[in-house]
Amino acid sequence: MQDFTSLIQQTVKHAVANTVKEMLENCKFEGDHANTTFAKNLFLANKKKKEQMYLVIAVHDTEIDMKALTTHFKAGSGNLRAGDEAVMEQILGVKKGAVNLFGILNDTDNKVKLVLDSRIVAAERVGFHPMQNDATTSITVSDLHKIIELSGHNPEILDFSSLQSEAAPSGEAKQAPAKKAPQAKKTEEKKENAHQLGIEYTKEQNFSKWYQQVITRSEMIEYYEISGCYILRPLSYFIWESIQNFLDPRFKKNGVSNCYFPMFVSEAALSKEKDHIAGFAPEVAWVTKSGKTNLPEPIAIRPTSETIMYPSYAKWIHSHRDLPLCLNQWTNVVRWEFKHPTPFIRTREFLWQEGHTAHATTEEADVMVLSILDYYADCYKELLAVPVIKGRKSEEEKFAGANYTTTVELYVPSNGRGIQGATSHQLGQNFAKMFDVWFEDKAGQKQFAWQTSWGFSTRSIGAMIMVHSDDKGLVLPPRVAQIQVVIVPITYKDDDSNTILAKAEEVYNSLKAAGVRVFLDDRENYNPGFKYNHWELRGVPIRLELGKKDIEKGEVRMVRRDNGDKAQMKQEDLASEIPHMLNKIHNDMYERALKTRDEHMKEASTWEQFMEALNAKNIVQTPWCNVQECEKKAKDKSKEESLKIMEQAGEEEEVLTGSAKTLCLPFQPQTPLVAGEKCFHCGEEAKIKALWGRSY
Ligand code: 87F
Repeated sequence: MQDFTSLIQQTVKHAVANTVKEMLENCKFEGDHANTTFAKNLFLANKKKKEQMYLVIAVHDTEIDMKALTTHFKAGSGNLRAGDEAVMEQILGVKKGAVNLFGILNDTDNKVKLVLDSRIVAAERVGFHPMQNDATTSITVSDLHKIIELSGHNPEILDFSSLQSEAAPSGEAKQAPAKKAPQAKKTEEKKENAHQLGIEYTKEQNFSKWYQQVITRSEMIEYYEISGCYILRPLSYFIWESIQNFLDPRFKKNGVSNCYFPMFVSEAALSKEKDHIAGFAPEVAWVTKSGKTNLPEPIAIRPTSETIMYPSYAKWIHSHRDLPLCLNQWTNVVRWEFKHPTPFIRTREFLWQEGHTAHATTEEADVMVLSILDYYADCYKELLAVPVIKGRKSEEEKFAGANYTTTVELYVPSNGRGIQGATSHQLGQNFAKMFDVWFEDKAGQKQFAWQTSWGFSTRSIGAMIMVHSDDKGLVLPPRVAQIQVVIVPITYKDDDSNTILAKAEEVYNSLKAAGVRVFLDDRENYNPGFKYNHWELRGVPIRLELGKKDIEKGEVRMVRRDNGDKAQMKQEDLASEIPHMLNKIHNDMYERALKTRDEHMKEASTWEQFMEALNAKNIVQTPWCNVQECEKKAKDKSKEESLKIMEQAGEEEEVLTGSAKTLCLPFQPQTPLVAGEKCFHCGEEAKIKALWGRSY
């Protein structure tokens, strides 16, 4: 038996706990250890190939779908199930009811594969039984990694929530016909079923599962084997291209040129600006090997490019005539986050543009920061039909390397959370001093340059989906829809289908000529109802139905995806009317989202009003003292109070989890600050109006 006692931090003795439930009831940690996350530990084995064994360490309330896990590990022939107790005792040295992480130290022959829940890795501390189940030990996640390293195991980190959709067969099986069919037909039926899969969860009742199904079943996202990384399929990549086509010309008009810097950065360059990087260091991913050979120095993959670009800025800038230097790049970046990943919203690799400019004066830099923020706000409004609130970040929430950070913030009604949409920073001379970016001014004096940096990422696509989509699937704003109009000819056996199809093609050609992105769904093997569902799931803004009666009257039936409205339209008017209708849909979507957002932006002047509004899924504007310490305390207090309510309300109230923070100090508050108003939290004199919320 190995000695691991030196790593133990706080151990609580308690009544024997044979289940996780009993562990939660019997064990209470105190002080620093109060935030311990309790783990459930499962020893599993393949029913047929018994030598395939797994130790799964998951957060106590993580749902583990054994079928999906079986598929994930390609256990195939035999399902995974609880492993043999005698074998477990022999290999891990633990008895039933006391399975725990420490047992892995006894598996010196590496017979057991270690599987870690990604939520465990994201926790601060984790509680395990120290080999016997009348006690629980709390260790930090960093010690958890040390123990695993000591054991010589290479754990697989798994996002159990995404496992279900990775294991699509189980979902399909539910819908598959019970009757047995001949082999060839069976394959065809399975395909058909895969298409028919609609959204099984409602946005209101299970937001995260709803989101997951919307993005996968609409074919926006495919899950990938590496946790936190996702495949952007053409439907979502088209939106990214639309964003590029919107922002890029605006940047250029404002004097910004595109360029490309390498994605690798040396440790020396990365850590040159220590203050700003310190907090982010755990998220930096490193390349350490080529083939089997260690590199002489590990090389980091860019999480952002300040440290990559600014050494060149120092080389290129000498005189005031070299300024402003305004560069942008469209790239991927990697941030190895351990918080629960959410496609588009929090991913380990994402796409963005990052702009970096250098100016001769702080005023010029201010102007740049704000004009970029306007482009970001316009992009949300004009392209994604999402309303945003422009503002400045508080000291606590700003980018540490910046003098100030401006932001566009948006609101997700279903869970009441705020999302940071994009940021634009005034960096002052902070980076210039670190990287020696200086110039001679007109008077021949050495001056450090004034810099800005700003970024807009694929997170915006997730935000847009969360705001607009519904229980039938995606709802795409017309300007980012790859297909804006789908034509569905309605042909029945006794109809003259050739006439209908010919008309449909005519309509198709006239819309195409009018610049509309139109698709004619003339597939013969699907009925109209199937096609309606198919295109609704994929968010196509307008459906045109074309049947015998419509043709006789020279009309088509138009159905809007955003609100379900139906209308008859004259065929000859389509080419001129549809572009207007697409604009109308865009505006209606924006106005609806704005109305909902405004209804959920409350004002509070006391802590009680604040918490009440917050817990009713609102974002809240308050008079605030603008002191960093006050924000920190308010954050902690809101977290504590949320936990209490959670305990009373039961687990399913996921909406209430988490602390509140300032989203921004809005440039245009709902109502201006009145002289003499007090801070809603600490009672000191209020200096500003702040917008608070739980956020992503
Ligand atoms: C993660 C790891 C390392 C954010 C990080 O907002 C460094 C960082 O510097 C880091 N996550 N940041 C801040 C990025 C600031 C800034 N960079 C240019 C932007 C927009 C684009």
